Amino acid sequence: MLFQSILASSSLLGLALAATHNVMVGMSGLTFMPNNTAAAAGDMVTFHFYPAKHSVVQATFAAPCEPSAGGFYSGFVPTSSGESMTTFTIMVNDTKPIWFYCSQGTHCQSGMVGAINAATTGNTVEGFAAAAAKATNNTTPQVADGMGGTLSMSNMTSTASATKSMSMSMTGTATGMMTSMTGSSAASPKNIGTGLGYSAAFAFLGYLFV
Ligand SMILES: [Cu+2]
Repeated sequence: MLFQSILASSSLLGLALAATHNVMVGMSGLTFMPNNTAAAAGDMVTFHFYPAKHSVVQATFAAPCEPSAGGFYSGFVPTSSGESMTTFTIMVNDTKPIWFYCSQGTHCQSGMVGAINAATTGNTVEGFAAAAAKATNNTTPQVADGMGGTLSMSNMTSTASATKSMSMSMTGTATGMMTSMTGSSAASPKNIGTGLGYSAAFAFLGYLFV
């Protein structure tokens, strides 16, 4: 219980400092909007789903409509009109490009692909879309819905899903914090000290609230 409280407090800190970017899935035809998002390590990206039924699957640049090993997957999120209350959020662990697509029908080949931190030259999101258009298959991964991220149902209370999403986001945050600390250590030793100080302070708060 004590350990969980410390983790929960630390993860609140992570969320408070990180920016959240929104990506609209199928809001305007078979697209992700924006189709490329600039995000910092530790930032969150939340996908919002529109009709009729789409998914977000992580891919590699080399294989646009195929799931990447260990990549994230939202599951299919159906909605008959307007935005679904279900969102899917992933944490960005570093600034390497992240590629994704929709695995519904031939949406991937039709241009329903996107990226986080894609370059503006070389491996661009346009290049990714061009490669996707030529893909023979569009593959839905055989993994659990919400893999590699957090599915949330806004305005809904569900003990089961709340517990599930808490454990998932703690795992994600822990990895992200490790990554961002490693990143800061090279650039600025001062930041790492501050970061550790905050973590320690919040861990202590976690202790107080047990
Ligand atoms: Cu789609």
